[in-house]
Amino acid sequence: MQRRQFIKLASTTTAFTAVGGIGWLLQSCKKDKMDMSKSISVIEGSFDTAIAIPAIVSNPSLTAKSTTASIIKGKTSRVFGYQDNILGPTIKMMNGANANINFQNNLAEETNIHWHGLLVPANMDGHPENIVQAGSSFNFNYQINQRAGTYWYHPHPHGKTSHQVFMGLAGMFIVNDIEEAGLNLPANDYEIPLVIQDKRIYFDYSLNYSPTSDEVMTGYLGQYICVNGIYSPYHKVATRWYRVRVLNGSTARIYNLSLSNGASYTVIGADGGVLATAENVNNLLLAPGERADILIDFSSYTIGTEIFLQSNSFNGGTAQGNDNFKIMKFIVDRQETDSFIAPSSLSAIVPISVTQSSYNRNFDLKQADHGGHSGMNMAMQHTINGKSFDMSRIDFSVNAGATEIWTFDNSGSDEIHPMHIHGVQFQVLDRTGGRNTLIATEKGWKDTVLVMPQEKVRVIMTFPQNKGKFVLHCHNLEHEDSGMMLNYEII
Ligand SMILES: [Cu+2]
Repeated sequence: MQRRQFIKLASTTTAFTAVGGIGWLLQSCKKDKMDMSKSISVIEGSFDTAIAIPAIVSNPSLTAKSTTASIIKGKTSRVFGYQDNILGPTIKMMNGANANINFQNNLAEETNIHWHGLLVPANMDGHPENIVQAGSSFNFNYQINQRAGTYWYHPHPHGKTSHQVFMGLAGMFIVNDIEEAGLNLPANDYEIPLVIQDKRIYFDYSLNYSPTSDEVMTGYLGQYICVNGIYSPYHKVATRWYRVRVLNGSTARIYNLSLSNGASYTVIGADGGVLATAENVNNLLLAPGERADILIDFSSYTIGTEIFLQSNSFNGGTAQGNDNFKIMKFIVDRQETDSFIAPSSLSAIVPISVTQSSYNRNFDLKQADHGGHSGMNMAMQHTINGKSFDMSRIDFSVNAGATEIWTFDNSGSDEIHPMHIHGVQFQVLDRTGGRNTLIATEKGWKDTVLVMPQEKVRVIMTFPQNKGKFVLHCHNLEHEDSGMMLNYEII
């Protein structure tokens, strides 16, 4: 943390004025490993660190390990990574290719890898039952069999997912195909992956994952907004179009993405690839686990223009959404011309008809009673249909090839639940209550959908032939780890 930010923070604490002096506070904080702040307001930095772009690889060997990274400029933090740094490389492969990824677990605890959004066999999906013990390895081997899109990978051991993702285990997994290549979207230096995550960090720069029971309910938020593992970064861009793939890899924080100058940008894709038609927006909610594929046009700006990607306030119930904050800075630093014209028509997406559905299921997302008024010391439990996750219990089965409609019912709840289904990509039919509408990213293929307080969201999907056990769960990772997950089996 830089001195200027520290002073800004310290001046808000009574300790600073009562006892007097930064030196004292620094010392005492080092000793106690005191948290930076009791409130979780975002601390904006000075956007003076160049963004890191993860290496692009196909079929890497991945090793989960404890390592170090410079999240805050000039400082070192102990983190987890799939490389000698926080996060992992960007895996990029063609549809139809064979993924053959050796995974070594060099952590001191169990982990595994879930390929979020990929349609892989059940025994390759990183089900919490399929664990790679500390010191062990596993070969992930599956054929990529789906359309181009921005997918990602992260651990999925039950009760440990949130901590491990927070510590830095995550990476993007981009699938390409011929159809998408035909769109000639901005590529190479003009295609930027952004993994947005919030971190809570102690005064000694160690990461602080220690949710209270209240934070297990509301979600654990950090004050330091990081992009690709770097706090408060900038990126230099040319006067042309850019494709930006955004992944919300946070455990609980939602971002309402907008540009600081109020300019619109173009949403071209969601979790499961490009949309049917591009949509211009001024802001876009992105919940944990979700991805947005967007185009930004920098062509009309003069050299030296600075534009921030920021998060605007939004109605997030009691849990979050009150603050506006900057995420990263784009600096327009050079003149370039391109002939790119954003296509309005992107892909043929055939809506699945509700008449194809052979079964409707309802998922009640109300939280379990957690001990009434003296609940602070009670174990917090999140449930789906009143049930907490049981590794060995199959909660229901679906037929391979069958089409079903699932309703996520969050009416009567004040919590936020981004719901994720493994093993399938779905379409969002409708949302009733709350926002009462679908946003741009919800008009394409999805694997994660945000269900705000008071909302009911219906999704429709046809299950693939990958038979076996998969999970569905809340991608607020604190909720997931506290039981908000069910098993389903494709038979
Ligand atoms: Cu949840």
